[in-house]
Order: sequence, then C-alpha cells, then structure tokens
Amino acid sequence: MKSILMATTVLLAGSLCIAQPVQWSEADGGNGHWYEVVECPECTWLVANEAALEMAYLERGGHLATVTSAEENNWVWSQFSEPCSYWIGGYQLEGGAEPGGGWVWVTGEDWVFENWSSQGQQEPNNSFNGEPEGYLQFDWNCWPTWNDFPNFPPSPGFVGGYIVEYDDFGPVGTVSATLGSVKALYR
Ligand SMILES: [Ca+2]
Ligand SMILES: [Ca+2]
Repeated sequence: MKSILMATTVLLAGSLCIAQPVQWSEADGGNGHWYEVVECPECTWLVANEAALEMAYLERGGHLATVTSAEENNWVWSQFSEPCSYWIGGYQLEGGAEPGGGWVWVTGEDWVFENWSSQGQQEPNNSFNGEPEGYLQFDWNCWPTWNDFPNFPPSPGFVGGYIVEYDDFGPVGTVSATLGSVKALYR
C-alpha cells in the first residue's frame, strides 16, 4: 500500500507544473527582478492584472510583467520557454489613437520600447473578429513579439496565462497601492 501511495505521489508530482519565480540577475545583465509564469487559459487581462497585484515573492509585490527593453523581452521569452499568448502588463488608455496610441505599462514606467508583431498581420491591429483590442500579450502565433488583444480568452489557445514580475517597489501591497486602478479603454 505504501509503495502504491508513493508511486501515486511521484506520478502527481511529475504531472504538475509547479512554477517557481526566476531572477533576471544583475550578474546576467538583468534588473534583479524576479519573474514567474502562471498558467491560466481562462484569465482575462483584467483578472490576471488583479491576480498579479495580489502575488508576492521574497516580500516583493507582483504585477504583470513590464517588458521595457529588448533584453528583458528576450530574457523572459527564452527563460519561460516561449510563453505564447501570455498576458503582460501593457494596456491602452482611453482616448489613445488607434491602434498604437495611448499604450502604457501598469507600473507607469515609460512606454519607450515597443515590440509589435510584424511577421503575419502587422500589430497592433485593434481587431479580433471585430472586437477592439486594448490589452497586451505575447503573440498567440508563438512569435517573441506582441499582439494587442481583447480582454477575453475567446477560445483555447488564444490566452495561455500571464507573466508576473516581482519588482523592487517594496513589500506586498505597495505595488497595488502605488498603481491605483487601471483605466483602460475596453472592458
Ligand atoms: Ca520590467
Ligand atoms: Ca491584435
């Protein structure tokens, strides 16, 4: 009986995908922040945003990852084995010119680096079957570039989950208090 239980435990442990935060260390040219992937195909961007703000690691508060340089983009993309269609922390403000205007990071960091997809359709294109798009994800075509997308997972494969960044804002709760509420164009 004991051996059966042990075998079951091993099987369960083997089948579970237990994510662990990983540091983009300064020794590797990084920013010292920690990152984590959360699988959640049913998560809208707004749900993912709220969930990320509730997360913490090493007493750092989390937020959806803000990918503010090519180096950060490449590190996240390769570190998490090509997180196709995962949400990251960009969204479009009300009044932003479509499709590329008014994009901001949840942290308020400057929107300087952009990495829109151009391999297939040119993104941002503000249209998914007629739905406007105001939220940021890694492209669902599995390119290491970005797509603007609506606040929903319309069918399996279009949303994988989300990427959390544990910043140096300080203790748990500090980040969400600092950021305030998201005022996006499309709910
Ligand atoms: Ca960042
Ligand atoms: Ca798009």
